[in-house]
Amino acid sequence: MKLAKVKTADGTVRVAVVEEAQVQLLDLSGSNNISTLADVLNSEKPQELVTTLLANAETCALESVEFLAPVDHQETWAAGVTYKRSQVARMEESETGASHYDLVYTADRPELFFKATPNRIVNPGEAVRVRHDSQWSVPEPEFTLVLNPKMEIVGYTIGNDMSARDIEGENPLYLPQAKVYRQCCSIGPVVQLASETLDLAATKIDLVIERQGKTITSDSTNLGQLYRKLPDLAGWLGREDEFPNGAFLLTGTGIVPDDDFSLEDGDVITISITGIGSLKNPVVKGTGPV
Ligand code: DO4
Ligand code: MG
Repeated sequence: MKLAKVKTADGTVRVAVVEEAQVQLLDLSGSNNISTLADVLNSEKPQELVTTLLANAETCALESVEFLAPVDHQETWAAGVTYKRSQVARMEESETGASHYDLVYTADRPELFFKATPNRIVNPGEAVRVRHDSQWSVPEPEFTLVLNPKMEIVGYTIGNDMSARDIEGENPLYLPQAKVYRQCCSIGPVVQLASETLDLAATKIDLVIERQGKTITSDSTNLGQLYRKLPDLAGWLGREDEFPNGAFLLTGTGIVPDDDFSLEDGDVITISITGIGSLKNPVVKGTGPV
């Protein structure tokens, strides 16, 4: 079952179940303490709750709604160097930090970093940003966990961990500036409820980047290449911390474009993941300090 946060033609924000060509707008008015998508996801049994709510849902054509990022008040975090491809790329981009990336790939404790507050996350279709002070920036297409406050995996979605490779490569201590800035992350468009066991190797992640209507780079990986176990990543995030609203956790990138590639203003990024769908965002390049 796929859930989304959508804006209808009259401008109202609703929680919806997404089907093939239509969406079912849920009526949450009669549900105690349930008014947002996060409330649904953080409820005791999201699938059962939604199945009950579907009885009074309003059917609407898919094209008549606008998809918003499926985020309410949750923090968004990310894991790093969880695929061999990412370990190799980080070691190449950083003269001084290579051994850190080498060691963290196999260490018991994963690299986890804060990625975004809700205001830094753009909706599907909206522009993600390349910092004006970066000349080497890439998207990072990442399978993303939706976690409830108990750090249980309640769903999956698509995340783009926009990254300034030159800033991070200059000094690993610059990581927060390479990763966290306005429009640095896109999430969505839907949350696939985590009711069935995932076939990791069959869960493909595809990246396509278009420039002036033509594909300029594309690549694929699959979750079978992820070095870490998904529940372990969630467990490490919850260790000695609290997430009263739940959290989103991007699980790292297994796709890194060639070293001579950097995003440009107007590029269009599409990330697709088996069983979830596609997340598409244009790119805007900052022109100077704001
Ligand atoms: O260590 C830097 C960040 C790594 C990352 O974001 C990734 O591997 O996806
Ligand atoms: Mg990443």
